Amino acid sequence: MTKTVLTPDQHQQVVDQGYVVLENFKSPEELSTLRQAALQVVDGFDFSAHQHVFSTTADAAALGEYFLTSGDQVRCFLEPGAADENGQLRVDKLLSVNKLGHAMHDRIPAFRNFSSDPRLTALMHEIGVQTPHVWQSMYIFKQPQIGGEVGWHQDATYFYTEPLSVKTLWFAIDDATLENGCLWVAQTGSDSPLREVFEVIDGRPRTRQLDSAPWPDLQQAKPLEVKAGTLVCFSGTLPHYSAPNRSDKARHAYTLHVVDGQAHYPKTNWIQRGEDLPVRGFL
Ligand SMILES: O=C(O)CCC(=O)C(=O)O
Repeated sequence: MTKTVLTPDQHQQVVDQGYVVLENFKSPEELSTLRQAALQVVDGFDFSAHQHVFSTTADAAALGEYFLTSGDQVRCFLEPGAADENGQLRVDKLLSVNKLGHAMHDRIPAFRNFSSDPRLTALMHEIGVQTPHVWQSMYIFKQPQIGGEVGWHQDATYFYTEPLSVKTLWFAIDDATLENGCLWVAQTGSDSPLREVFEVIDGRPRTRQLDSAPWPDLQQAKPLEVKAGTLVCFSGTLPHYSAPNRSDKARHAYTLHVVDGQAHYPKTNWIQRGEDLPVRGFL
C-alpha cells in the first residue's frame, strides 16, 4: 500500500480545524539551502532602483504596478520604515526586506527543488486538490525588531476559485515563537465564511466584501509555535494572522499557494500567467 502523508487523525484535523502541523518535514540542509538562495536574491538586488514596501495594513487599492506585475517575477519588498526619508536603508539590506515574491518556485532552481517534493502532490491529493496548480511562492523574512504584522486574512481572498480550493503550504525556516511573530489561526476552522475577494479589473485593484463576519480576536485563535522544518498546511478559508516581530530573532518562512486546476480561476484574480510561464503543479 502507498504510504500516505497524513495519518487518519491529521486528515480529520484538516477537515475539522482547517489546518495540520507536520513537524520535521524539511531537513536542516534543505532549510539552509533555501535560506542561502533567498539571501542571494536580496544581496543581488538593486535597492537604489526599486524601493517598494509591503504592508498588509495598507489599502489594497494603493498596491502599485511593481506589486501587481510581480506574479511571474522574483521581486523584493521592503519592511515599512526600512528606508529613511532620503531613501537610504537604515540597516543592512539583508535585514530590511519584508518578503520576496512571487515566482521563485518557477524561476530559481533552489526554490524549485524545495517546492518539487513529491510528498506535496500526495498531500494535496489527500486533502482533495486533484490537480495542484502552484500560483505563488513567497519567502517571508519577518525581520528582527522591524518585522511587520500580517493582518487577519483568508488566502482564498487572493486565490479565489469556484469552488474555493486554495491551500497554503507554510514552511518554518526558523523556529517560530510568540516572541518572533508565529502564525495564529482561528479556532473556527475552515468553515469560516470568505469575507473578501481581491480583484483586479481594468488594471485597478480593489477588495470587495462578501461577508461581514468579524475577524477573530486572539482569545478565539491559537498560536502555532513550531520548530524550523515544520510544514503547516491550511485551508484557504482559515483566518490567520501573525504579530509584528519585536524580538532580536528573525522568523523566516516560505509559503506556496496551491489551487485545484479543476476549479474555475477567474481572470480577475491578481496573479495571471501567460504562455511563457504557465502555472504548473509540483514538478
Ligand atoms: O508568515 C506570515 O507571517 C504570514 C503568511 C501568510 O499569511 C500567508 O502565507 O498567507
